[in-house]
Amino acid sequence: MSAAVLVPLTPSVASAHGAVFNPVSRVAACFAEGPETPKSQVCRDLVADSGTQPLYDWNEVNIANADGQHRALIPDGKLCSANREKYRALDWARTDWPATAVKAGPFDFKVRATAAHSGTMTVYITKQGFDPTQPLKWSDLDATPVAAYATTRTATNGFYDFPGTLPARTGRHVVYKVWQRSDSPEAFYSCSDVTFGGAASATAPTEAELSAGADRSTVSHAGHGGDERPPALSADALPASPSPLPLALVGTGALTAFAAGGLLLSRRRTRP
Ligand SMILES: [Cu+2]
Repeated sequence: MSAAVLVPLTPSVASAHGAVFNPVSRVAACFAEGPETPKSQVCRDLVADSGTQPLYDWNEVNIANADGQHRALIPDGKLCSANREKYRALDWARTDWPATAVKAGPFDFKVRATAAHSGTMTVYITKQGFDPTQPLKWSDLDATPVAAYATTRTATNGFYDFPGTLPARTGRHVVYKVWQRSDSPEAFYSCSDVTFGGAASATAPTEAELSAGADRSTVSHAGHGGDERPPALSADALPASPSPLPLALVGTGALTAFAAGGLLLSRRRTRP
């Protein structure tokens, strides 16, 4: 078996998780427009920049070894991609991302989970005065979450529904979700664009659209392994050279970390 054969296999071990469907996340909104023929300019530009794969993999956007260290692992300006090169277009500071119309008060958050995990879903919103033409920074997020929800290993009809409360805002804002698993160090991230007082322009994918795109996905759409904390994530267990061949030998934990671009971060973080 050659390294050239192994490389394409790397993404296939990434596990599938889900995406925020209300308010619709950027990746989910562009997927819903159709990866091959997106309608909005921003989604067309995303495909021109990064191809269609980020959209078919709408349920990924993860860091395999996050372990709660979100702010250390994700620099300002890279929040929406979770610092993943694959998803870099999601970081674009543009005002034409498909948006969900919202208002202050109770809000019914919906996350479509293709795999359910125990953990905590924490949702933030940008502070009043946020400028959507500037890269999203951690300090743009209001410290008080608009929702927090303990997820379990089961999701009702593939959805986590949970209540939250949106504060008073005007204009465009970003809703940022962090889903930290408790049964593994893995975490998932997303940006959803919302407009207070503006017109809705985003729609969530339908189940038919999800099914139709599933065979183009490089991440699993079913329950998957990795529910246990992977043993190969410590720096000592990782090979010195991140070539695909030795990585394949140390198990899916290291492969997933490699796929997430988290290899170097993992080493740096575990150094005293
Ligand atoms: Cu998952």
